[in-house]
Amino acid sequence: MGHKVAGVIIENKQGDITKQPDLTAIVNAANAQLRMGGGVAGAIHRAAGPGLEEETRAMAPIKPGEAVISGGHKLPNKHVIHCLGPVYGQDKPEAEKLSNCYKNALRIADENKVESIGFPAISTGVFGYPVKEAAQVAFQTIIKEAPQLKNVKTIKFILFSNSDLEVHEEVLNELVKD
Ligand code: AR6
Repeated sequence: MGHKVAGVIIENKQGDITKQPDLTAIVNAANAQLRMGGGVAGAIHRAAGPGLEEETRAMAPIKPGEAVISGGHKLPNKHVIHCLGPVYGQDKPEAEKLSNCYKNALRIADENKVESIGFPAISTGVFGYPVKEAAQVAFQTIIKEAPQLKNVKTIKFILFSNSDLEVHEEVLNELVKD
C-alpha cells in the first residue's frame, strides 16, 4: 500500500487522526484563529484538551497556506502542525494555497525533527475543495518536497471515510509508479 519517493514512505490509511500514537506529528486543518472549530480541528482540540488552544492563541491569526507548530498536549503525538487551507471558490488561486499548506507543514516538521507525520484531507470538508483535485495537489507537492526532507521518513494520510481513502489511493497510484 505504501510508496517510496526519495527515501520517504507515503501511504494512505482510513482512521481518526486523533488516534495515531505511532506518528510524531499530526496536521490540523485549522481555522485562521487557531481555535477549536468543527471538523477535524474540533476533534483534535477536544482530544488535546484546552492547553492546545491556550498555546495556539498567541500564534493566530494565520493566512491560507501558512502553517505553525505546537505541542501535542493530551494527544499521543509530540506535535500538532496547524495549516489553514483555502476556502474553495474564494481563496484564489486555491491550488497554490493548498500546495503551500503541504509544503510549509513538511518544512516545519523537518525543522523540528519530526520522523512521521499524519495529514487529514485539508480543505475538503467545510472548505469545499473537491477531494480528487485536493489529493492531486497534495501528492504532487509531497513528491516535489520529498528529496529536500532530512528527518521526515513517513508521511501518512489519515482519511476519515472509505471513499476518501479510495480516491487518495487512486491518485497516489497514478502519480507514483514503483
Ligand atoms: N480524523 C481524520 N479526518 C477527519 C476527522 C478525524 N477525526 N474529522 C474530520 N475529518 P474539515 P477544512 C475529515 O471540515 O475543509 C473547521 O470547522 C473530514 O471528513 O475538518 O479544511 C475548522 O475550524 C474532511 O475529509 O477541514 C475550519 O474553520 C477533512 O477531515 C474549517 O473547518 C477536512 O475537513 C476547515 O475546513
